[in-house]
Amino acid sequence: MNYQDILVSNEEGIVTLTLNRPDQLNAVNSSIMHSLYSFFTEDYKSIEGFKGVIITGSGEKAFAAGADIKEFLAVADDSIPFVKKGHNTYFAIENFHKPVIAVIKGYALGGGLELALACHMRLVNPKTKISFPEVNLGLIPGYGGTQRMSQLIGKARAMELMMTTDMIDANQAVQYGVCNRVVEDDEIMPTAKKMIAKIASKGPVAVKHIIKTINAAFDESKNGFDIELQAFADLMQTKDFEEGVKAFMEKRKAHFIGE
Ligand code: CO8
Repeated sequence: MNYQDILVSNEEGIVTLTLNRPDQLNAVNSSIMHSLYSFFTEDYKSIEGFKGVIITGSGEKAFAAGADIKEFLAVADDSIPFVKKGHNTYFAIENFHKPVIAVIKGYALGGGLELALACHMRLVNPKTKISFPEVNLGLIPGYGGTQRMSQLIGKARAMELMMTTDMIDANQAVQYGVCNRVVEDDEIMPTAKKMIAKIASKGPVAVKHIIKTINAAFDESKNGFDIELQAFADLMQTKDFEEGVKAFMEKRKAHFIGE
């Protein structure tokens, strides 16, 4: 994995992807998008003992201050494939079979906020500020933000945020339900790692189905109840289910093998 503008580290199967353009406030450019796409669709497969992913930004000022505005003019006449790549990348994150947590320090704006919204959970530091500034550029959030933010916080608040471009702070982001919790700077990465390690101790096939069934609740083309029913039936045929019940009976910790 040799990426441009993204740093990759692996600590006991917990992979941290750090957007690494601090002088440009980690604005999401084509090479970041391409690296994320490669990681979430293919490259993760080579990681041994893989538990989950943290996405964060380099430096103290920003998670990501948007998509890279400096690339916009060049794609204006053929924007659909460009934006579609962003959609496909963020879908790959949203539907990823292991937990993906965004660790946000500072600004998460526009396409950067949309990246965080595609993650399964979001931790923010006290300095976090989020907003959708796109209408200032005569645009709209184009990487799924109109949809995911409305699902998270409801129509009225999403309309207000996107039309006014008002910034909200960390506490308000949690109160609105955009983010899971506010964590102090020195605790935020350890907290994300602890969350992933905890999830990794549970049944991996069950965790995969949790992601799939919860996502189905936000997909109008799917019947989430049917998907839940089938997932439940499939899980009852797994070795992990057998082991989980056996471990309960024997009053010991379960050892799941992910089958
Ligand atoms: N794109 C490119 N460069 C950026 C971006 C960005 N989104 N944000 C900041 N930068 C750059 C600045 O240009 C500056 O670079 P340089 O030193 O080379 O001039 C550097 O980062 C530092 O920024 P500032 O000097 O502006 O830092 P300040 O602390 O003064 O201000 C702000 C911080 C308020 C965050 C300010 O940088 C800002 O307003 N940034 C733009 C925020 C924004 O509008 N984001 C939304 C972009 S649109 C979007 O994300 C659409 C998503 C859908 C994509 C569809 C694809 C076609």
